[in-house]
Amino acid sequence: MEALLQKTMQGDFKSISRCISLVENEVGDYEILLKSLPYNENKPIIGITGPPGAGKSTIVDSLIGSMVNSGKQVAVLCVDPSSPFNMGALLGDRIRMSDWYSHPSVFIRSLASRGSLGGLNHKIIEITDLLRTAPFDFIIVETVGVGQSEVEIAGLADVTVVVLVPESGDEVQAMKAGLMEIADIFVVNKSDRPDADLFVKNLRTMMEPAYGKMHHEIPVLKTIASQKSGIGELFQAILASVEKAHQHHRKLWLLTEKAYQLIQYRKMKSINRESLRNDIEALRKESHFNLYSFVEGFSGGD
Ligand SMILES: Nc1nc2c(ncn2[C@@H]2O[C@H](COP(=O)(O)OP(=O)(O)OP(=O)(O)O)[C@@H](O)[C@H]2O)c(=O)[nH]1
Ligand SMILES: [Mg+2]
Repeated sequence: MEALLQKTMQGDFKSISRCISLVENEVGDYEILLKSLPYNENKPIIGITGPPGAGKSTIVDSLIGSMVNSGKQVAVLCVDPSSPFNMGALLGDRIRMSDWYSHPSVFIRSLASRGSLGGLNHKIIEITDLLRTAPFDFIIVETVGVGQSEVEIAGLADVTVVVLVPESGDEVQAMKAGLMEIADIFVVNKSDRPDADLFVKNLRTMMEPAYGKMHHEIPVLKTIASQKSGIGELFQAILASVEKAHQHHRKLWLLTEKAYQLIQYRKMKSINRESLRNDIEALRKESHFNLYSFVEGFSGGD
């Protein structure tokens, strides 16, 4: 285990993959592995989220280009809500990021989010912490923003990029405040489409009233990812945002969020519906059943 961690820290992709698999499947001494990770909070995690098909993977693909061209090493995690646990990489992501799959400076891995609490794979906290020990300069996490997972990514990433398209008006209306809370940067992708400028204008107008309270503005950037247009500006905005995220209170908030999620997972791990059902079934037969006494007396979890 120690040798494996050593090689992971040196950036050996095979060892990194093995570590991730151990953690993902809760195999062997994975908890010992996690507990021996060196504390390292200065490796930025960049969350890329947004509605399905907004162009997140295309953006990530170009962004990797900007990073690699400036001599950086990058790790990318794609969280796919639909693929079964452990199926490995998504075919779509594989095709779109195919240029990078064999590049020595780029590590790409897909994870399924099925089975997690709320959407985003809880393991992603552990896996990004593993990746932080390897010599990557940036860790990018792509998640499909469907409700809850957008909020969860904000608790994981140092910088959260919310990708929208000119047709995202309804989505923006629906979660206005929520979006502003999590986004460090807005990207309006597919700006080659009509009404992109109008959408950008509306987005800015909508956020204006909140700026006074927030003491800063959220950048809104236009991209055409399929033509690699606007990606350089996005990279610069991410770098600026990373700088800001190094402020102490953000780090403390992130650590608290992560601790909360991991504790929640641990507490719930030993509780499953099947055994609850069996317990309730038995109790219901025996005596006067009270749901609240049952819940209070329930000693599962720890
Ligand atoms: N017109 C146009 N199409 C784009 C642009 N960026 C991406 N696309 C296309 O949009 C489609 C979806 O792109 P993806 O990058 O897979 O989007 P995604 O957000 O990662 O999708 P999911 O991961 O499935 O949610 C692809 O066919 C892209 O080629 C753009 O700027 N303009
Ligand atoms: Mg994608």
